[in-house]
Amino acid sequence: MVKAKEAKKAKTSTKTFHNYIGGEWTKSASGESFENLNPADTTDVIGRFPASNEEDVNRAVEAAKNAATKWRRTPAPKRAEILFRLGEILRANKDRFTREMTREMGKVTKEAGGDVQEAIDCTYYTAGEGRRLHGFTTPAEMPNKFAMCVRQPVGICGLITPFNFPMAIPSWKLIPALVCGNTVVLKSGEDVPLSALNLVKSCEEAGIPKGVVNLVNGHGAEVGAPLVGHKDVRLISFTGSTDTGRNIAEQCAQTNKIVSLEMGGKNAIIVMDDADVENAVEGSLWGAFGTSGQRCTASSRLVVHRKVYKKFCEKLVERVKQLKVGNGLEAKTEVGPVINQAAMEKILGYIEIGQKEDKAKLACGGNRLTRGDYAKGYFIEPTVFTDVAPTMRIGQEEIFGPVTSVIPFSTLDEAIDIVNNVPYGLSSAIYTQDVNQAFYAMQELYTGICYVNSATIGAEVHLPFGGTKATGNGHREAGTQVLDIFTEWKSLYVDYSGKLQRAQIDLVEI
Ligand code: UN1
Repeated sequence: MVKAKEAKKAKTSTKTFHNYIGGEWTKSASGESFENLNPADTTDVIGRFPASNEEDVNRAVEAAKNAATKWRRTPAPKRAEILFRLGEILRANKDRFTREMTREMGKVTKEAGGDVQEAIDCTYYTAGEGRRLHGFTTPAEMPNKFAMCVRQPVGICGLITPFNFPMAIPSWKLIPALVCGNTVVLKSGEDVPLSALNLVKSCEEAGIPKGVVNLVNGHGAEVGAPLVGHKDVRLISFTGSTDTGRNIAEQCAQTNKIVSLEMGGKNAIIVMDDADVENAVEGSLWGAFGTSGQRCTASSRLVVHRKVYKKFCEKLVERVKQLKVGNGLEAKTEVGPVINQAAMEKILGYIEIGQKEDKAKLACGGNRLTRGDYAKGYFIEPTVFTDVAPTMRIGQEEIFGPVTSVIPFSTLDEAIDIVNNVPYGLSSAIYTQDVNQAFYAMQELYTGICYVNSATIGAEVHLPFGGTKATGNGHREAGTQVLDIFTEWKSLYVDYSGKLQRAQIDLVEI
């Protein structure tokens, strides 16, 4: 009885959050909402968020449309000034945003702090573009004629982001979209709505005009799909699974939208026989189990030279067994939970597949943790498979969890083939002391990111981020390259000769 009463009290005191549309914090059109739960302790309800639908999306797009002209005409350096203010606000609130992120997403606070920091870095770096946004001039082929090229905003952008980097990934899309003069509708991962809300609320505090940034909470089918299908949305920028991305691209083709996709990975670290094995083990631990392996860039394959294979595996397994799994809010925790029930089942499913697959050996881990407080969350033991053949499913498919596969090899060319022969091409790494091998690998690895003597994770915001093959569709986020997503080129010709000059026809005699 007392228990029921307590539960009721907890329910009524649950905080309610809203959508942000046209500068107003509003309920969903349907009045429906969903709970945001802590994946480390599902009895901890972070809040109720609007379960939005097409009507909310339409309102948000309308608001973005109404704000578009004024924002586009605001000089880029002025747009950027507001973004610098946003950077200050994010910095001032970093500790709170970090704790709230860990609570809703599960990653340990050090990493959540890194996520918020990445948003801060992205904001400062990209805001600097307000005084660049470089175009170019080039000579015209006629006398007394001027040729130049400028960037123009694309219009209304729909941004769809995943759970694993709850603030960094929205910022990678939002900040460049804004500095380039676009207005946006953001739909963040439904498991992590608070971090996106913190970012958007900070935009409001920074003074970004009403309607320029809109936030619609909810699920893919109810919010993502109408956003992708909306005729007034010019661009969709999506980070998530390859299957969803492919589907979005097909939908976008119907309305000729620009579409930028950042999807799966099956990243690998090569460990050569001359590598500093201790360092390679530390890198592998961080790359494979950081964020509980829930990174597109996770080191889910460790491709190890036979000469150091035994030593590497022993050291790795010894270290993995020591990793402290737990609630990310506790200082001693090294590996947090995975995001939700479905993710946990998928990961455990892959562990089962790995155990059934020929030859692969489960060297450590392999189970859900259920003792004591673990039972309240989605905890999986850090898991290592050794003797994995490159063609096995666990060696080919994205698992997105704390599971890595060790694959032996004999020559560098063989290792490079193993790394390249997967559907994805996001990140790769090589540990070696030999500069020739390092450069050869940098040349041959067909991935968008490649590390030498470091794991596959940890991209910095001023370099392009993205991958080849099923990882993307040719675009790059971050760096200055992201500007090519959020602007369209306009070629301008000015003829000041005072007469008709026909290109390609009125050839200048020399
Ligand atoms: C992702 O996993 O989608 O490079 C992004 C990294 C991070 C970003 C990862 N800075 O691992």
